[in-house]
Amino acid sequence: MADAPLVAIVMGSQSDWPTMKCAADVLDELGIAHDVRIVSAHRTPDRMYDFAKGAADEGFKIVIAGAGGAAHLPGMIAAMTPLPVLGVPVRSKALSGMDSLLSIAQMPAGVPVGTLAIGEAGATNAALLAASILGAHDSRIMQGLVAWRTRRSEAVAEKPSEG
Ligand code: RP5
Repeated sequence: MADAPLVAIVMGSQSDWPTMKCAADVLDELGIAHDVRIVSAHRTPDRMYDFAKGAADEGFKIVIAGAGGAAHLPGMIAAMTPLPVLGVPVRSKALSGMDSLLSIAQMPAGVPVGTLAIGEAGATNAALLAASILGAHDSRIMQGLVAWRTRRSEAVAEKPSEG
């Protein structure tokens, strides 16, 4: 039987998937079971409510939520679940993601969202941060994360190559 997903990756739109796939790819590399869903704060608010209210009971330990523009999804989910919520600001067409970043980062005191960088780097780091959080209580995950980081370090050349 497949492992129950520990991480939920949710996003506001299909158009967020190329960014959020970076998080899914890292979790795949680390062998951390996850589920991926489109949940829009504005277009499917009932779906967002049901997801956020039920996420802990579904067995998720962490939520990674990505959205762009008026990016209310991570904050609204954080308002309705005690699980850690990591927010990924997706790069928007109009403002290159500055709107997404500020929408996600500027939460009122009492409702935290761990906000990552704009775009693919943020999605990648959200997955790594999720692994760090889970790894604090799971030595298999922590060992996998340490190995991942070691491979990254070893891939960095000491000198730049031509071209
Ligand atoms: C947000 O609006 C989504 O998270 C997405 O980043 C942005 C644009 O969505 P689409 O118009 O591409 O569906 O809700």
